[in-house]
Amino acid sequence: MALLRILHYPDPILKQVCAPIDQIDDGLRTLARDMAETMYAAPGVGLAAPQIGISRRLIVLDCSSRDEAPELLSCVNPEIVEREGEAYEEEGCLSVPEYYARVSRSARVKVRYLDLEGNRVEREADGLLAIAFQHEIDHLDGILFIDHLSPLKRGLFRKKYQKILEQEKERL
Ligand code: K1U
Ligand code: ZN
Repeated sequence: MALLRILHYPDPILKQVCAPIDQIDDGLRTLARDMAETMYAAPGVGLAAPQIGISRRLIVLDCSSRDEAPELLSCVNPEIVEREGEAYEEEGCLSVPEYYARVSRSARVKVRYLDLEGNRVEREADGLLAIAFQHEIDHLDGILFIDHLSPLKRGLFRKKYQKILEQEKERL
């Protein structure tokens, strides 16, 4: 198992549209396991392959609460096939450290993907899992949660993030 380095905005890999995965093999299963370990260590509730520098359509998520058993989902080529309702909740991103903002999303989604055995899965989600699916699938299309901000909030973000990056450089 390995902890992987998480890329930070404005790394150009985060803006790429990821390629579909055409082969599910042991290499992919190892990558998904390493991504899950990296997500749990961060800690986060999701992670997409481009965040660790791999431009392929793979995400992992676990939105179970502390008092529930862990429920790790590893999703190959995930797509949202139905959406319903509206949600406006605060989000963060492991690739945009120390910045949080409310983002407009669908409240419920139906997602189709392949699991790590190549089985076709269709799953409905609401609450945090619905938001996490949208956040992670956006990553596969080169979209970050800050891309959903209004022009005014985007301007405020740029100023604040500049300072965050400068502080990060000083720490290195
Ligand atoms: O993709 C990422 O950057 C991970 C991100 C995903 C996310 C999904 C939905 C809402 C917000 C963020 C995170 O996991 S940020 C960390 C986080 O939200 C969290 C961390 C520990 C416990 C609970 C939440
Ligand atoms: Zn993110």
